[in-house]
Amino acid sequence: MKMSFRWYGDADPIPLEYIRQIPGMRSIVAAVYDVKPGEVWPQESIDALKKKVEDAGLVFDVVESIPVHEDIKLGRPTRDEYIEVYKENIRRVARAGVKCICYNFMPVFDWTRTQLDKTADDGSTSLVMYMDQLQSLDPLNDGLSLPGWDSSYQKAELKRLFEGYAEIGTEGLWDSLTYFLKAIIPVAEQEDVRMAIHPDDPPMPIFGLPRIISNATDLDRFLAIVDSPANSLTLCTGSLGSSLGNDVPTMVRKYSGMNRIGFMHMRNVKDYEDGSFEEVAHLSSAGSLDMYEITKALVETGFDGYVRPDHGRMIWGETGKPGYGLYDRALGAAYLNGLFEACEKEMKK
Ligand code: DNO
Repeated sequence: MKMSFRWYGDADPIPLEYIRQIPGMRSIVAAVYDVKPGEVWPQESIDALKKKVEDAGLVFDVVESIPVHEDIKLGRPTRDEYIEVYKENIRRVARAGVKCICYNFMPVFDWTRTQLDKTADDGSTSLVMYMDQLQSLDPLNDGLSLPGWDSSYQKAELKRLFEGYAEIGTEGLWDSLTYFLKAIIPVAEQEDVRMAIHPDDPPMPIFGLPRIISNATDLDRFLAIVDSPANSLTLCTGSLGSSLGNDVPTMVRKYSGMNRIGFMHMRNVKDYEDGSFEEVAHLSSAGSLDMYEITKALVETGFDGYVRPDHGRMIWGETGKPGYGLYDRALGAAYLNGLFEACEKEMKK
């Protein structure tokens, strides 16, 4: 397992030097942030990022994300140009030593929450999604924006995108994903990079838009499209785990056993019967997921990919990007390192 930490570049209030001080920290997960989806990443920017990370004593070998242009997801005629750009970006980051690329295939919006600073009993704040709040949101009319979203869309463009997805539907989105994978996975193979798709967060259709990477049936179908280790998963325990129907430890054991997990996003959530959930501390006892069973499944299947402590709460007065503060993610890394050490030693007995 290679422990990693997401960093948002120079705009991130957390210095790389602090990240390096987290025990056992190895890799930085980052991206070139000042390019739009569908544009080529300047090699100088990639190399500068690599240098910065290496100067801080860390390794730059995971990219999150190279975003997929909506025209690719919609299967529009322009997709071929964007796919060429995507391939070029794979080659460029590979040249800089990147081994794993996280991306997603969620229409229009990345992860969705209804509140980013819900205060818990202990005074910490975290991201939550409450179904009753979700029902009252209308992204087409509310001017709604979340940190994971591309906020550059104008209302008319957003409307066109919604219409496009209504037209192609779920099967159309699968067709687009198939076309995309068949084009890019051979390049990833050549470049010795693992593409690692991030599941839908939350794992269900949102605002009437289709979502197709939400459960084991979807993941099986996804992996069968191109049966190669380069076509792998970012198994996000919190995303998949926010649906009570997903048995996360079993999924981890299965897909890691098949050597199809490139990247683990590890965090815990507290789930409610109506589909609502709250992000909580990483500890098993804090939420609905058994993080020990998840780690054990990884260790017992010989997982050697990347792990990052995903979203933390905001604690100790820290301010910053919701989900991406230093303190709670560092606590998460320490906890996960403990679980891995215990499971690894148990295995060797
Ligand atoms: C949320 C993240 C996601 C992820 C993308 C990958 O915090 O895990 O935004 O980076 O879905 O493309």
